[in-house]
Amino acid sequence: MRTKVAIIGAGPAGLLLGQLLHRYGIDNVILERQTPEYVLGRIRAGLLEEGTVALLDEVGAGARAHQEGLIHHGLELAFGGARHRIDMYGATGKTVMIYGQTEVTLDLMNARKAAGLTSIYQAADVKPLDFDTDRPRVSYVKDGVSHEIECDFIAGCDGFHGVSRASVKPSALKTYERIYPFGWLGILSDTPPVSPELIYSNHARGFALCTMRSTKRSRYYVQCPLDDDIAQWPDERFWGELKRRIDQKAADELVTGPSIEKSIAPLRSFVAEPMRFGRMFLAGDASHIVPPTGAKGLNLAASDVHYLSQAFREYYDEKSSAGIDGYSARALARVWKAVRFSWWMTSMLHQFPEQGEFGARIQLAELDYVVNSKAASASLSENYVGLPF
Ligand code: FAS
Ligand code: PHB
Repeated sequence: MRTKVAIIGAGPAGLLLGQLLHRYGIDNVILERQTPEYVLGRIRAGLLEEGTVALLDEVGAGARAHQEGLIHHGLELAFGGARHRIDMYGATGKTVMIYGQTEVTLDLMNARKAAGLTSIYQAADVKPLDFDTDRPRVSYVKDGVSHEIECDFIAGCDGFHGVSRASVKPSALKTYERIYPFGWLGILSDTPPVSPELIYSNHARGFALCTMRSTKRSRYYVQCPLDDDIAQWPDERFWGELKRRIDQKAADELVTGPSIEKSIAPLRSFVAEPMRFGRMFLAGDASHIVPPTGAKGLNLAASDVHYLSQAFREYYDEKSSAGIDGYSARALARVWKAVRFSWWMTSMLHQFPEQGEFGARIQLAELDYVVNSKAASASLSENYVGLPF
């Protein structure tokens, strides 16, 4: 088989790239090691920046998001027993949309199927090969039979544990990492959200986040020790702990119910540079990871593939390599600003074992400054709604 761009990974990055390339008339194939059901079963991000929604619209996959997504103009920071609203729309003229990554992935899968594009699921042993030559290829095994795809370019959209970045010789990569000494225990429940907007709570017992998927389905997170196991968190314990970490009004109004999903995710900041290796380009979690505190992971995957699809369009339409030569620097400029913001939000809101009383007071001073300074609140807002692509 031959194609112009071989995409490894059918998560949001790979699927959105595939649809953008299709829109520009650039033939592409997606190789995914899991089944579609497995990919859709992963409960992850829940918040889209306007730029991400615009890309879904550009590829004709945004209709359901506009019908079902919840538009938010602000968020609340809770500390010292009180909640403080950040008017993001007032500061930036922009909003964010609550619309789960699962739904984004489904919409993109359906768009790809409707376009009759080739997606190979349960592709085993996928290998990007000869990407440091002008004849790259990708090998894989399907139902026990070995196959090879010849291509012009490879897009590594295979997430943090994928094969693309792992195929680059270590001497060609520079990585930056910070691993946080805690995780997020998240649950989904078919209960009405405790508040119409998100509540990020700094509490001596640990961070908590009240978010949602719809007006009938809530998502909550509490900071937990890295070595905790789900078995230690029966629903009753989760709800009790969440109530202790949010303000009294929210605790009194919280509607609890059986969890329909429960998982613990580790938190890390990670960036691998560069994002291009000859004819292979990395995008999304394959290249960078942010703690979910800033709701940036999925949205960074979107801006990466926006830049990458533009670069490929320039290459094929204008016979120019300027875009592909500039992709890594252009994408990393936005990635690092989101890494900084996600690190800052995580540092301000979580309990760190080594922070001590001084560190706790610095956090409260930072929160007090943010909610009482127009400039500081505007800075949080413009980062949260998404810096320009
Ligand atoms: P993904 O990891 O989504 O997709 C990569 C795909 O590549 C997967 O389908 C995988 O099966 C496939 N793949 C891997 N190796 C392969 C191989 N060798 N061959 C073929 N295919 C291969 N972000 C937020 O903004 N907010 C959140 O609350 C949030 N919560 C998260 C919770 C968890 C547990 C995790 C892991 C991430 C979370 N994220 C969150 C970040 C997440 O949303 C990512 O940013 C987003 O999935 C990035 O999309 P992709 O880059 O497509 O990577
Ligand atoms: C979510 O809805 O899952 C979500 C929202 C905002 C975040 C993290 C997770 O910062």
